[in-house]
Amino acid sequence: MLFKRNPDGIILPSEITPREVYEGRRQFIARAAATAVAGSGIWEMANREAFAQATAQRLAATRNAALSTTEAQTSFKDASSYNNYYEFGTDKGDPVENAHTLKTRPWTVTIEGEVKKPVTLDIDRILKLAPLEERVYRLRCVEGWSMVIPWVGYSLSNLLKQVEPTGNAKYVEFTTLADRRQMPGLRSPVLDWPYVEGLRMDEAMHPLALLAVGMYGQVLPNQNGAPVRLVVPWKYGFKSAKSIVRIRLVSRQPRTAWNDSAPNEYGFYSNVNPNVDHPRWSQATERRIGEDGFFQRKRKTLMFNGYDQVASLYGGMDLKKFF
Ligand SMILES: Nc1nc2c(c(=O)[nH]1)N[C@H]1C(S)=C(S)[C@@H](COP(=O)(O)O)O[C@H]1N2
Ligand SMILES: [Mo]
Repeated sequence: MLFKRNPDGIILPSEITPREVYEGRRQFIARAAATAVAGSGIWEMANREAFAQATAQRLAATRNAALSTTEAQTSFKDASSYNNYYEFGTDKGDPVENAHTLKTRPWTVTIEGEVKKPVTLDIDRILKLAPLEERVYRLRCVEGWSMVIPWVGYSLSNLLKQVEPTGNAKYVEFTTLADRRQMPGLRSPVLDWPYVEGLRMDEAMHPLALLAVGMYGQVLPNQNGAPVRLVVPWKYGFKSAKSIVRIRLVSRQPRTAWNDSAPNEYGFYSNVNPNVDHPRWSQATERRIGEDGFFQRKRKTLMFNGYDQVASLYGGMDLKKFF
């Protein structure tokens, strides 16, 4: 049983090298054996994550150096065990513990609305739609922490161009899975489910806006938003919707889950901005996950999370008003 594949992890056989092969069989067996002797509680949780990593399927991707930061990467362990994914609970450790119930195959994404060619795409089609790139992005959570993650995916624009947006397409709405049978967090009314996010059309078409299917060279762990999610690195992390099932191009600014829950705290734009504080805390600095400790230095948060190339999207806009 130990060597059984993650049943959700079947990607394109040609593009996959089992970790067992590239890591060396002996190390793989040692890792799996360590998992086997694991007990319960916190050990079980940590080892479920380790086992998931050991059995995850590789995704071949070419590094996009121009769009990647060379900063030290957050460890896979931190990136996959300190998560916000409220459908699986509100504590940072809940998603890694609970998201194994998420069924990521079969999976389709429907793209509709102000488009000439609405379509429902299977996840296998999505994986092949454009060459997979590795992009190392900073992700800044609105709560004041950040990570550096090597994502695998391609620009969202590749997907949107497929459906031929009409002239009325001004915004894009992203709806994510909300299934009570798979997602224990839906029992809590902490948000008005489903989790919905949105971007302006020009933001969605910006090359930096990433449709991610993997991270650290392998398919996305469930808790990171498998099988397909958004990563919008110049905006606070909550804009990067996980486990997307529907994309709708619309003429009006869509409602979003976080804006609905607290409009004075979470604006539609939510660009990372050290000069606009959250009503309950400063956004001037951030804590880089993995650097925690007594002598941890606080990092200065950068405008647009350091992604200055998006500044032209907001020319003439008062970013204090449109926060
Ligand atoms: N569907 C859904 N997507 C979501 C969230 C969520 O609760 N549900 N949390 C968001 C928040 S607040 C952050 S910071 C990022 C975290 O992504 P990560 O866990 O991959 O680092 O996911 C975002 N996407
Ligand atoms: Mo977040």
